[in-house]
Amino acid sequence: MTEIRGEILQALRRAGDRFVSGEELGQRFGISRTAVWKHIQALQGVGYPIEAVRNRGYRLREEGEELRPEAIQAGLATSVLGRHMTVLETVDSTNRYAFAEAEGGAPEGYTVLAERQTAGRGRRGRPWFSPPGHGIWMSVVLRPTFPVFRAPQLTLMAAVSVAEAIRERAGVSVGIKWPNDLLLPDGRKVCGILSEMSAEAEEIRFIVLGIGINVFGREEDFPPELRGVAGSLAQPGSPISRTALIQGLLGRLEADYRIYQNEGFRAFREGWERLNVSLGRTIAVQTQSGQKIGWARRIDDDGALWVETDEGRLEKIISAEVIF
Ligand code: BT5
Repeated sequence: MTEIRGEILQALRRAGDRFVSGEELGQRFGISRTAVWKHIQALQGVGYPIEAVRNRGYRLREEGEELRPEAIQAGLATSVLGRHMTVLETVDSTNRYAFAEAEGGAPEGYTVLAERQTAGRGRRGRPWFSPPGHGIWMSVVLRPTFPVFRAPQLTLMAAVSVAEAIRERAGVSVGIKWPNDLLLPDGRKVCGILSEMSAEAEEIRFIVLGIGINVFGREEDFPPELRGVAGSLAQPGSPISRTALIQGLLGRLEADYRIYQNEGFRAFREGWERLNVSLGRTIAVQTQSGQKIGWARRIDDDGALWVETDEGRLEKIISAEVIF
């Protein structure tokens, strides 16, 4: 989003229910009314619900709100997750920030959100594109009592929780690509999950569960390398409230995390299978020892992926990139 577009959005947010005229916005930012209109159209194009009424001006509907801890917490049905919360305008990475806070003693459920990340990260040092106001860039601190070997499956559980929260709160059916991607029905990636852990011997000190969801944004708002690959939830005309989605996410995550603590991934396997788009197809699997092509057969109670290779051998994949 260009600087000025962000400022116009901010001005509409501050105006609340009031209409702001194109003239007023033009004067404030030193641009013409036509230029204001172009920025408004661009904002509408990425899914911001802005009403434009002749002779009155522009008004932002509630769903285009900025993130505020009090507003999020007011509608939160959790007892732990999100009860301590920090919302930042800009941060390098919410995962990095939450990790440092957890090292300093932040309690279980502590949640960090940012409007924008300057160094959002994916797995293996890959970048996560996180422009201002376009998404939910969120990290949650967990302090589980289960052993280290059960940590990787927590990401799989989170994929199920997030997919269900997106369906409930945004009305979009997303599919899970093993292990940590959520895809739109047309295959573009809309969400990535990154868990990072601090452990001592066999004991987990804490896990930072990072979730990135593209809410607003058109094809052309993504950098060239992500066009056709990444997508967003909102469509013009069907607004999505990030606040409501975050509330739904934290609610789901807390309930599922409780079940996970007692029963492990076994309890989520069926839900995962129902939502997955990885099984029953030919995939390429990139592991540290090279690339293999095979038929994705099933996942097991530990969340491992079983792939049948061309020679008919079944291989268990615990950690890899899946390409299809
Ligand atoms: C992930 O990694 O998918 C995990 C992303 C986690 C991001 C959240 S945001 C809040 C928290 N704070 C952080 O710093 N991180 C977490 P991975 O599977 O490695 O995928 C990374 C790849 O996804 C990149 O190499 C790109 O190809 C693609 N990508 C980057 N930004 C994207 C975006 N906004 N939407 C869709 N795809 C993207």
